[in-house]
Amino acid sequence: TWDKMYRWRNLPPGPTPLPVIGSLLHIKHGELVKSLNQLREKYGSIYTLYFGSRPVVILTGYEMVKGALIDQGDDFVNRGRIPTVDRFFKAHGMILSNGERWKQLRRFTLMTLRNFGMGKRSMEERVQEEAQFLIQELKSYKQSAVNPTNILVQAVSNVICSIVFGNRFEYDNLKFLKLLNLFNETFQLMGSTWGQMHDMIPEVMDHVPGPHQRINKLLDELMVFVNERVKMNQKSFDPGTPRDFIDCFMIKMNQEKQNPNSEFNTKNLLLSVLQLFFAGTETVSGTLRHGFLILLRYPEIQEKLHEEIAHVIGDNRSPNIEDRSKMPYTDAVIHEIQRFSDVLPLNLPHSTVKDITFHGYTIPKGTDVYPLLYCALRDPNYFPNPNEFNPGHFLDKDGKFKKEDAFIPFSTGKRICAGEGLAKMELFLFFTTIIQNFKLATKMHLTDADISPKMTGFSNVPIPYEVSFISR
Ligand code: HEM
Ligand code: OID
Repeated sequence: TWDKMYRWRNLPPGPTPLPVIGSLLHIKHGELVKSLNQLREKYGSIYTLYFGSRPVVILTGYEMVKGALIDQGDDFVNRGRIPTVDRFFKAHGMILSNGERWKQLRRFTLMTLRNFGMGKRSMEERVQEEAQFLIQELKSYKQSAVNPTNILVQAVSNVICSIVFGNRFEYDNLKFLKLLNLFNETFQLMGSTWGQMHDMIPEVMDHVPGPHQRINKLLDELMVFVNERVKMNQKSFDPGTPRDFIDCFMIKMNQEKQNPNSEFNTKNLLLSVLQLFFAGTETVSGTLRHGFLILLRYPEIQEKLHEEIAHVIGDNRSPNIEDRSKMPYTDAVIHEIQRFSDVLPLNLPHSTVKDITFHGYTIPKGTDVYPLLYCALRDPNYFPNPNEFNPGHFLDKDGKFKKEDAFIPFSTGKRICAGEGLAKMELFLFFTTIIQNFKLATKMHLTDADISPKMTGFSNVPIPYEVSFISR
């Protein structure tokens, strides 16, 4: 270990770690994100923490994140450790793989999501269709107050299901809803104190009983479903008419049968499907749910949104993606919702590809790096009053939409979210279609504290609430 100590001596500064638990005492119980922000005040915008015996470099603020993920992108491109799920995925599937495997899977996934060879229906049509199903479902509640979580999860999940599995599921399909609840539970457990502890000191938590041990069981259960679906595809597979992502993957497997370096095998198929299904569901539905809560807190913003929708789209047709460029206010509100709701505050961890020099520090190969999104999305150099919800953050003085470099909820650089395009399309079409059809109302008296994200750890979620969808 002296050799290790030597290698690590030029890491960025940080609190002195304790044996076994590392820097754990510097993380306030259940407030990982807040604690990381406080450490920044003490040690600067780049610092080192110890998760157990393993150093983790924390990057804060937009400039620092950009310096690593864009300017020195190749050095930081690898995925870091996520101990809560690493044991299950074993570096398979595009989110959690590296090197040649990641390159092959990422290129293929991006191509397939961009509609190359997956039938005639575009992503946009799939989202538009689901938005209309969602409107019918919301109408069936006849303006009574509902917790919108499950409905939104089902709508959003149906879009990725239609892409990955080739079909959607009815809202009253309880078996499917139960499956989706497993995702939700996984997401919550990963963000819980137990999940955070597991990610920080896996050497200890691997052996401690607790809710975090459930994550593997949940993933096993989800895998049963994915396995079934892949078998179904195999039975009715016709390489001439690919129906969905699974078919496209199987075509690729056939094409590359003779290639010994091909990463297109059943293991990567199953784990990629599980990851897409999960990734495509929790983040977008969480953003929508948080967005509606914010609109309930600010009825005047909701009214302005509706005015723009009524003016540009009217009420005789469904919104389409071309409308967005004519709707600066709506665009700004959706950007501000994403900035404010901050679904993945820590980003996903990255890792250094080799020994590198960054800002005068030496970071050894394989060191975990957290390019925090939270600190970029709330960087006061880019967003005055960053803790305030204000669509003006994305509007210029003439009311035109204004881009902000520090708006990076999907991260940035070579590992930027592979679902960014799809997510943005869903957010725009779901938000506009719902506001076109309904006025949102609640009996709750909402305060600023109620709408602020509950900054726990891996994931941010809004408080539970009920809303009535009043037909326009
Ligand atoms: C990766 C955010 C929706 C698929 C990521 C990362 C972030 C992120 C922060 C990590 C990037 C990095 O490592 O630097 C979000 C947000 C979403 C969203 C905020 C919605 C509001 C989606 C959707 C899909 C998706 C709908 C599914 C198609 C992925 C994949 C990766 C990823 C496959 C891994 C990329 C890689 O490792 O190369 N996302 N995401 N995401 N996301 Fe998303
Ligand atoms: O499949 C599961 O239930 C867990 C998979 C865990 C993999 C890492 C999750 C990152 C998902 C974050 N995300 C990125 N874009 C959308 C979601």
